[in-house]
Amino acid sequence: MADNHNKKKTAAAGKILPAKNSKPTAKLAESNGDLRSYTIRDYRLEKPHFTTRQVRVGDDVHYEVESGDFATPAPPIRDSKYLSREQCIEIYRWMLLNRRMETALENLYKQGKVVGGVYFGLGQEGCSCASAYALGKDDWMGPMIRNQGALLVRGFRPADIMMQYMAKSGSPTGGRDTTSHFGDLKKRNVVAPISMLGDLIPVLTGVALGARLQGKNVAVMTWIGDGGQSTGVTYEGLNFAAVQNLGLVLVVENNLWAYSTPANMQFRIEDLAERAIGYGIPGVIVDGTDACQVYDACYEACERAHRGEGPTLIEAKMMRMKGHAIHDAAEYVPKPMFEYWKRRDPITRMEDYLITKKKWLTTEENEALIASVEQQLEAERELAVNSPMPTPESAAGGVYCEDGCHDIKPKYAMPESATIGGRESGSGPKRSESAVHLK
Ligand SMILES: Cc1ncc(C[n+]2csc(CCOP(=O)(O)OP(=O)(O)O)c2C)c(N)n1
Ligand SMILES: [Mg+2]
Repeated sequence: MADNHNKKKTAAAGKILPAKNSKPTAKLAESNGDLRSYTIRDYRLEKPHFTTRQVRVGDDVHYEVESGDFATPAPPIRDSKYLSREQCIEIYRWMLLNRRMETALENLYKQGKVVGGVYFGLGQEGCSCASAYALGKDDWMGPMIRNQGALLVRGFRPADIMMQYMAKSGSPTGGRDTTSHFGDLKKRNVVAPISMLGDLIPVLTGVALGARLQGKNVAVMTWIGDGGQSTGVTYEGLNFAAVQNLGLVLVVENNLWAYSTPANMQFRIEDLAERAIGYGIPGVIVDGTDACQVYDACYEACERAHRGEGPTLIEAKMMRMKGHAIHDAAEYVPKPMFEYWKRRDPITRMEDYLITKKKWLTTEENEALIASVEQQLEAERELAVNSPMPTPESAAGGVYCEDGCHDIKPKYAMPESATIGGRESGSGPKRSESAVHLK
């Protein structure tokens, strides 16, 4: 069926289309003027390729995977163009805190203390922490369920996240919602996750537009999965950011699975970063298990956003090392994939980089750092577990609109002029037809 589909497309468009599993047309740099070439920056030091096939035997459906070589050792971490020794160690500490906090959450769940499920970013800590680390103070982010590391980097305490999962009164939502459904519009510039995949993209783009109307170009970062990027709203939000030159930094976390759907049953192209070509914006590929690569790509995208030059699409390739959430044992994932990516553990690789390659940490300093993370987590876990549940009387608080609860104050300045597409379009109310249409 897939082959027929391909044939039909080739005939209809009358253009050269890539054969199955070949590199997309966009990569063919030809002198022939009929063919175009585009540039996609690829930071990776290795380019793994997996093909996952669905196999049906009677009623049983399972997946088999093919790859060049599952035994290939992990490449080294790529030196960052921007990060200092201290910053690399700081990111490494955030990654450790992210991982160990999720282990603590798993234990709290098993003790029956969590209300609802638990989501994990195992194997994705490098991406989550290093990307958020690239944001400036005035920038914004809208995390998804696997970005608990980004929440830590942005200033939430592990205790906040643990209390949220346990629906405690001291949690960011005061026990009104659980998991990662919280943000902080006042201090930390964090928009709460939206469950409908892709919807954060136009919302964050709107934040950038709002800041621009107040005279400031900010970077607004959000993340979307290999599954979620297929939604229509992803296209709409990113396209709007592109035509308006708004500073969206979209990190596509390609972790090879969307629930139990393998990536190559979700899209046909090899690299999702190539979707950037269709929006007319830069597309970048990074190894999502290499925090230095992730940081460099995100830092450059944020700088571009601050200059008012528009969005960047960054594809971070990695692997979801657990099931979708705690209820999912991920039995459908072929074991060799786990073994391959286990050797690409972002924390082990960073640890090795800091101790062996750069000699920026001694073994003793590393042990002390791990001990300090454990100590911090234990104190925060105690605090979270012993904090009270909300009182029954407080249940209706914040549910109904109270006086002033919808007042939105400009964050950067009073909007003086409408700026369209990164260009000043004069001050005062807009009367031209195009300005009316914008409203
Ligand atoms: C529009 C929409 N469709 C379906 C869902 C249900 N859903 C929640 S998570 C998920 C899988 C997401 O996979 P992916 O985007 O690859 O992210 P990952 O979980 O791998 O990080 C689905 C289908 C949803 N929340 N929103
Ligand atoms: Mg996924």
